[in-house]
Amino acid sequence: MIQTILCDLLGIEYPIIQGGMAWAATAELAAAVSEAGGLGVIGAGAAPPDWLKEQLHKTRLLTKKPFGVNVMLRSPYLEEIMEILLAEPVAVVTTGAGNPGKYVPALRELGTKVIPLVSSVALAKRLTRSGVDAFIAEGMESGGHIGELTSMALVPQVVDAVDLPVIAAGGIYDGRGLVAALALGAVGVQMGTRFMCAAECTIPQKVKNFVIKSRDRDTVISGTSTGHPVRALRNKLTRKYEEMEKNKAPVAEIEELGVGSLRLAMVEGNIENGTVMAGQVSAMVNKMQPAREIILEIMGGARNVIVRLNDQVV
Ligand code: TUI
Repeated sequence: MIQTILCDLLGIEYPIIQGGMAWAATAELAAAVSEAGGLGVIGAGAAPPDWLKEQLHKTRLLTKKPFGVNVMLRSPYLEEIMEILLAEPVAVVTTGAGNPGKYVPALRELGTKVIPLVSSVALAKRLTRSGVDAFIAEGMESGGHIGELTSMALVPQVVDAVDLPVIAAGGIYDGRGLVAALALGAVGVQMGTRFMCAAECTIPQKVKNFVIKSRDRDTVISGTSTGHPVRALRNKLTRKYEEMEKNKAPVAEIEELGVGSLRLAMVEGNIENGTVMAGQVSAMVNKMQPAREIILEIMGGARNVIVRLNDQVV
């Protein structure tokens, strides 16, 4: 049994948080992960408020255990999304793609734990003053919107810079990754890509198969020139990005390519013209598994790693 302060903080059994992947982390997946003893998270992304309301109601029917919502701070519906989370509070709110500072007091007032994703030490330090509960330090191995540092470099730097619990994300797939994160000083992990091929994940089978057949160098970073780099599986759309960036196309034109493209992949199943956001561990995902099996496999694997490491201590 591996228990950390994250388990006590969130009221969960295992120190594993499921990534709040926009359009991919729906009620079914979040509820399955929470039921299995991790923390399931609904990804609000850029979805309209009614979508989130429906997902919240569905999740509450499927589990009585704690779950979270990831708020993408660049959502066009940000204010309405926050209003919903104040009217129908959830156990945990994780945030991405911005600074959640001004929303922290109202959420915490209701007992919601607020855990921002950070990709730099500077943002983590700034947010300590807003009264957040913990941080998720996300390395650039992750899928989606990323920073510049790898998890190996970022996690210990955030651990050293703040007095709050740090959860590691980016490049983590199994028990080896979990133990590595703990070794860096983290109290748990967040995994997104690993859960994309969970049986309960509602993304189209075509997208799951694309992840399953991907190899180590199949993710690429697009949009660096716009200031919003995104990691996704290489396809027709990322080649278009590459071409436009090489030709120094105007930022607005490059950004236009991305509009609606995540939904196109994750809901419509268009793996050529959509953005199939996935992390570098995509190559390790090679089959479909129920969320419970994923979590138990990670925990069993971590235990074996610790036993093996312990044998090496003389
Ligand atoms: O947020 C993510 N990953 C994401 S969000 C997303 S959906 C999206 N849609 C349209 C445009 C952009 C994204 C897909 N994947 N990860 C957490 C994360 N947050 N990584 C990096 C950051 C971040 C970046 C800049 C957080 C804060 C920040 O600046 C804050 C500030 O104001 O200083």
